[in-house]
Amino acid sequence: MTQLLQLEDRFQARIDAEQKIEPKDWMPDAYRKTLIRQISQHAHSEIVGMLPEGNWITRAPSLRRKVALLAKVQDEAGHGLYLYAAAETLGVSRDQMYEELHAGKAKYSSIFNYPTLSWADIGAVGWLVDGAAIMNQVPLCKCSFGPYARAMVRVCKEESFHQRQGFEIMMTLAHGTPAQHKMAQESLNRWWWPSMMMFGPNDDASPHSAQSMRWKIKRYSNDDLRQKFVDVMAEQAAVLGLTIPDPDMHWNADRGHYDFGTIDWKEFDEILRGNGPCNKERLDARNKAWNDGAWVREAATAFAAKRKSATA
Ligand code: FAQ
Repeated sequence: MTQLLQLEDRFQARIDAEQKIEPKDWMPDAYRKTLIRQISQHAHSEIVGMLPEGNWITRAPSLRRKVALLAKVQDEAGHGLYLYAAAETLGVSRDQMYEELHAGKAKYSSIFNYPTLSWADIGAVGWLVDGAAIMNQVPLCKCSFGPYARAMVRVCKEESFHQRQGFEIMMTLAHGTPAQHKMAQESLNRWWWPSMMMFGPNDDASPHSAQSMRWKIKRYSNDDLRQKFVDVMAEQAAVLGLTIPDPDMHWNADRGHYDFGTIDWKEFDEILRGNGPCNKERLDARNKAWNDGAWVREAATAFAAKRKSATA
């Protein structure tokens, strides 16, 4: 018992001294579990997040837009793979993570259970969803766990390209014809509140935040990041000439921040329970992709086995 306490103290001292924890280092079980939970949920989000945008690749309005969207969706696949690899260093297998996703047991970001109904939604996803993702993920580049922190550096570089791609689509539409402006505003109306939910529950309702911050996995609380997001987006919406659908949003000079309205947490809870507009569709699509790919996995395994026996 004393020995365990000593190990835990030494571990926390390393974290406090900003040293990175690497996979072979001693770590408390709860730290390992927290990271496996967060990194695997993050990986699943990247992979499921390809679906709403993939829906528009064949309908992009120009070759330039199609190329940029294709590159973005491929980047998300890459992010998922870096993250699955980072989680594997903690002792969980990729098959185990996939199984939990396909069985509907694993969480992924609530945002990807909403449909992309118009081309402007692709702009709104890039601008708002990638905007929220960057706000949350830049601090993760300084996460105490080395493999996660290093994966996030690359991910964040690509996410900033994604956000610009979205903002540029919104800029074109918002300053285009009245019909295009209307499309952009409708997308902002639909994506604003779901994007605000991406940061997770309020701090007083977030069971994991306090410990994750002590371990320097998270550097900012959910509410602090949400506030940063609001402050940036309020200014960007003004540049676009669009209105954020929140009558309570006002600049508060005393706080030096924008005030904003209350999130509908019932909607968030329903999505987490699997009852969002696209939860079923997303899981069905992932399961179909997994089942359709069985022959590829079989062929790859057979080839690897043959090569091994040939070189033995
Ligand atoms: N959706 O105590 P907390 C992207 C869950 S990637 C669903 O606050 P924590 C790129 C949470 O898991 C977007 N579940 O938890 C892209 C926990 O459940 P559990 C994903 C949520 O971990 C763009 C429970 O609620 N980003 O967008 C959500 O300390 C465009 C209690 O919550 C990441 O994953 C939610 N929104 O903080 C791709 C970033 N929020 O496990 C394609 C890394 C909370 O106890 C296209 N993750 N929950 O059953 C994080 O920073 C954290 O895990 C938080 C949650 C902040 C998400």
